[in-house]
Amino acid sequence: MLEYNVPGGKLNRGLSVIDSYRLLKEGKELIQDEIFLASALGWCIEWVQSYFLVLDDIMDNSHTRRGQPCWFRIPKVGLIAVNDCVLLRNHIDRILKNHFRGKPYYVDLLDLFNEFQTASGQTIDLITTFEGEKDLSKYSLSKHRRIVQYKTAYYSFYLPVACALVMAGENLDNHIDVKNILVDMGISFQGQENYGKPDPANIAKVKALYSELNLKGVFEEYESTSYEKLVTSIDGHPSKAVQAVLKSFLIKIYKRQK
Ligand code: DMA
Ligand code: MG
Ligand code: MG
Ligand code: MG
Repeated sequence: MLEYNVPGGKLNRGLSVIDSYRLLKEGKELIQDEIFLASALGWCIEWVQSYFLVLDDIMDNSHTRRGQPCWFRIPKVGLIAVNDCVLLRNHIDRILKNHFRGKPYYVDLLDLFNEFQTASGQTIDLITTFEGEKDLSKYSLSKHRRIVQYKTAYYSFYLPVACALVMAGENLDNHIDVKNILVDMGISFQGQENYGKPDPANIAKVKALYSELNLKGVFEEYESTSYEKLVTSIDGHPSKAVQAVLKSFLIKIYKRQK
């Protein structure tokens, strides 16, 4: 269960604990123990992620995750996956206890991992966009921001840096600005969409949006209005010869296929 669900992602969140810690140490060589502890915290975040994703896939009725069937789709697993999530969540406290119990910042770490921001974000998400319900009127821009702020920004952006800060002996109360910046970063990161990505699936989604917005119709409308405007200006020119030159250009560009 652990092998299937924990390591298969990009590990960006986990690795950024070590990267952030290294930066906080301003180039000082890290000792083996520091690398180990930062890695342990990195893995805790990966555990958090897998815990939320296994549950999310059940609630979203999803089919695949990270290129393989969702854990609960495995016939022998099914809704036993719910109990696996309890195990995944308990592991985090075990890792923290095993490696950080004696540290002065142990309680701070427990607090960070016990924050219920992500679960709150999932709640707003799930009750706003109920599957199969086509009514998206509740899904305003401000609601969208609130959903991604809670469900993703906290654990993906703030949590890794907060872990590194705590390990470096910092008091998080003095770093509210860091939290705000990272949460804002998390919100805009969620705003990235399919646009500009070469994968045929991304392209198909962008094209579907174009067709939904009738961009072709909007363009045709623009093309014919601008054509008429140009014809009017050309007709206003005193020289018939110049008019002919201009019109020969217009014909070349208007409704060109290439
Ligand atoms: C995933 O959210 C869950 C969390 C807690 C980030 P999602 O259902 O919007 O995304 P995905 O497409 O990965 O299932
Ligand atoms: Mg999902
Ligand atoms: Mg979801
Ligand atoms: Mg996703």
